[in-house]
Amino acid sequence: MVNPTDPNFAKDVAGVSKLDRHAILTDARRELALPSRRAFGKRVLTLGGLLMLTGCSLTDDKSVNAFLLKVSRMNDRVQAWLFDPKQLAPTYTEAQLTRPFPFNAYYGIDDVPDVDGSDFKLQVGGLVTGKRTWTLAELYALPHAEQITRHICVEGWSAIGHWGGTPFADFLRRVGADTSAKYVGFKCADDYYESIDMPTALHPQTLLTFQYDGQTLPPQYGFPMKLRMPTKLGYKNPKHIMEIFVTNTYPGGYWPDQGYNWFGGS
Ligand SMILES: Nc1nc2c(c(=O)[nH]1)N[C@H]1C(S)=C(S)[C@@H](COP(=O)(O)O)O[C@H]1N2
Ligand SMILES: [Mo]
Repeated sequence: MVNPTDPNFAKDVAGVSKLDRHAILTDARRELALPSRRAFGKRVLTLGGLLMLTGCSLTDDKSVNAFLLKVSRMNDRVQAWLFDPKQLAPTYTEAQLTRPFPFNAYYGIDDVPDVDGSDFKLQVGGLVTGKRTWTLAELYALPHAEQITRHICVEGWSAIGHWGGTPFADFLRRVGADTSAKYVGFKCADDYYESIDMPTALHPQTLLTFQYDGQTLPPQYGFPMKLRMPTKLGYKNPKHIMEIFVTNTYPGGYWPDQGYNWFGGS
């Protein structure tokens, strides 16, 4: 625990003045930018306060990065704590759909993975009693639900889309998932991977989707399946899922491992 009366704390704050206080605080603020309906961020945003909370010293670039990572992990914990598993994201009507719905990935549309549905098998493993593979025909036969919700991308756009698929909580129970485990992880047909907290995995609007706007999910939107979570930012919603696993070991994610906040609530 850092104590502001401790001589080391004075040293930390002095160390910061050699670095760019303003830039560090801007980055820390970005890390703490919690979903707007939550006021938490406004209270604790002094650099000294954040240093106290994280117990960090800022003396060089490496320590600044470690500090920002701690702020981001703190943000994950606050978001997980604030997450209400029963609170529903807004839904919209057919007339409000964004047409055409945008495509986005870490590559251009010409490089969308070409997954062959005929011999496709979804792998389900980790902390589940029913480790096995699933064909698309088996997945399509699961209970069906639809949603029209807003997808929000951190790159500064949002769009209303219409997805169809199976409630993910039911699927997890069907495969005998240990729902007291911390994470559900996903591996995709491209180099993408993601993981989510169990309460979000069990949220009633979290769907394993196989359809977009009443049609088989087209390649650009994630054929053969996309996990759709209207409570999370776009990058948390993996497309082209090939493998799903339940684990207590933090699996990270493609963007979170490059500095995006892991919880990624919207
Ligand atoms: N496999 C995979 N899933 C992914 C991505 C990706 O590059 N690969 N990009 C993410 C991001 S940042 C966004 S905004 C959405 C875009 O989904 P869309 O193409 O259906 O709009 O997919 C997410 N899931
Ligand atoms: Mo995104």
